[in-house]
Amino acid sequence: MRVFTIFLSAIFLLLPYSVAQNSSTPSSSAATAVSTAPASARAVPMTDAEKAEMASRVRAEALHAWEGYKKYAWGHDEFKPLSHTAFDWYGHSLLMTPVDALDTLTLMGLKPQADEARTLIDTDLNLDQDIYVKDFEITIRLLGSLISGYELTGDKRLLELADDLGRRMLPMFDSPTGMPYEYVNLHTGKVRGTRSNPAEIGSLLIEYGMLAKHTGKQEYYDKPKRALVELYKRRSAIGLVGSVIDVETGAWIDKTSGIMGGIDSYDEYLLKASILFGDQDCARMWQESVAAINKYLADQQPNGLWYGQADMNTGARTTTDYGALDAFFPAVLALGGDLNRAAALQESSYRMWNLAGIEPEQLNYRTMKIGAPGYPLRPEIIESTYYLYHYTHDAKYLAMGQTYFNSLVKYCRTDEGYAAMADVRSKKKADSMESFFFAETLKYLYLLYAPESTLDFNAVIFNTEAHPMLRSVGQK
Ligand code: DMJ
Repeated sequence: MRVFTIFLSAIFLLLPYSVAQNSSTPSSSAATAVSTAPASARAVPMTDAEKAEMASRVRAEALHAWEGYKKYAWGHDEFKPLSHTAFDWYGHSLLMTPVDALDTLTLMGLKPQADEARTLIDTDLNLDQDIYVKDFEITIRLLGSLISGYELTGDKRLLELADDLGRRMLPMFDSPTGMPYEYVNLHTGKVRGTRSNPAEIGSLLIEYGMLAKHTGKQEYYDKPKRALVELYKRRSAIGLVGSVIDVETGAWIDKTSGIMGGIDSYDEYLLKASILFGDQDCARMWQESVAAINKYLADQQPNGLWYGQADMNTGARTTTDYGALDAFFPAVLALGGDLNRAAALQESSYRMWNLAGIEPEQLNYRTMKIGAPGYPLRPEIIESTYYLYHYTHDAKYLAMGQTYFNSLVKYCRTDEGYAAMADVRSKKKADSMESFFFAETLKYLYLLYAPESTLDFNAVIFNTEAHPMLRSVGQK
């Protein structure tokens, strides 16, 4: 009875979503680049027809990439777009790409593709495998997508799979501190990896918390919440966390603080969990954390606002690096109500993108020298653009989106998919198309131009892999 009630509520709650009006399959023929984007601040407003045209172009590119996956990697985790081969992260497929792509295909109105992905997941996703998987990646990509897929489609099999996955993953929290080990074996429940980081420890509550709400199993909420609190308790006297911590002893191994990869989504989840679940502990932890971040990590330079690295105990600046992953932060600042800093930082991210025509993994913002030149098709800069456009309706963000789209088509598109870049300076490609290209990069780009009714921004919270979670369920 309870399951039935939950199912009915889920169907009712689907109302905030409306799948893209035009559900016909767009042409997958070679994309033409849209007109050259103006500088960010000088954008001309786009008409609804122009926005619809952009949304349709993005959808066509999603279909192009999906067809490549289908042709060469069906049933595997990922498609390698240069060698036209398949890749499985752990030697056995966990269907990373179809699972991660499911809600994007659904929101884009690519119904045949969404249906074939869902059928594959329903019938072939086998979680009973003797493999050690990374908690963080499996949680944000698989668990997050199974839950959002259930909320979008009402397919109960997706919730059953999410519950099965959650149960297999729970032993990860059985450390002396309650902070999760880095890896857990899906078959035996054995754990591995005592060195972890704030992002991997602190970015689990949204997914397991939602699983708790959908299943009524409270431990799914309590264990990741305890992990988050235990991590927060180990912040320094000035309110910063470091980059690497031992989950058994609770001792910091690397005391470098920042908003970069390895820390990023810890801060993001403090804010998002406070909104999604109305969790006041998370709200307090977020307020204190963001104050410390703005005090010690923000760095106003002659060329704009950036966020760099500092020692977690003294607050002394250590390095001045910013990169593709850091570009998530304007979205978080905007969601937290700080539109001024969000907009200023977004201008810096856009400057970074334009330095080589596509963003690098890492840039020294003081010298403007590229430190790590790869681009693995990351979404964060587009995610922030989408949030800022939602809050401001400033057409410059639509123009920024056109720049990203043009660069992606020009430099990353291949005959049968999209490829990462090994080096944004030489534009040499790499043989990889990560599942987050579907889950995040294409989804945020599409939502930037699609009618707002496609997904009611205010009815959801996106997990860090862009899987939307219904706020109405989170607050039950
Ligand atoms: C995604 O898997 C998630 O966004 C995560 O938080 C970090 N980065 C990748 C995409 O860049």
